[in-house]
Amino acid sequence: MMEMKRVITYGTFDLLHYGHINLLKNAKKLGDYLIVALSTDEFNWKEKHKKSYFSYEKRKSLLEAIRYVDLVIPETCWEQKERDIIEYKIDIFVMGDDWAGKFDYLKDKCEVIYLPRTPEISTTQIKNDLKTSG
Ligand code: C2G
Repeated sequence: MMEMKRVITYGTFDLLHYGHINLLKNAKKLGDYLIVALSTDEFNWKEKHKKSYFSYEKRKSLLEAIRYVDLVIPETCWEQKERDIIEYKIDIFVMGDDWAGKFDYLKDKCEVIYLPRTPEISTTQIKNDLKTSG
């Protein structure tokens, strides 16, 4: 019986949009089981200096409703990736290519794949458009 390929990806996924869905869909295609490590509100604020519109709990429930997502765990710090890869027996680490190269240090633990971002859509873009459209 073929071993299940386990994939993990990380992010804030605030104001969930089709760019996020494309990423999750393509990440799932790489294996059989997709874990999303979701940035907590505190991690967002302290480490990414961004305040998510939706709380962690709301962002988590949105992700859990996506057919490609099998498990959502909290992302509380930058350094947890190596532990997560071991603890969850990860085969493939995936991020959008805005992060290209940034996580190559994980290559000794699992495959590292950067997927193309979906152009023209971002949470910042949505917020700006809403501001100008009034
Ligand atoms: N993404 C995408 N296309 C977009 C927007 C986002 O493919 N138009 C991808 C990003 O490349 C990322 C994922 O969707 O892989 C989640 O995006 P964010 O929530 O912006 O993630 P980020 O804040 O970059 O957090 O430790 C890693 C960080 O938690 C990554």
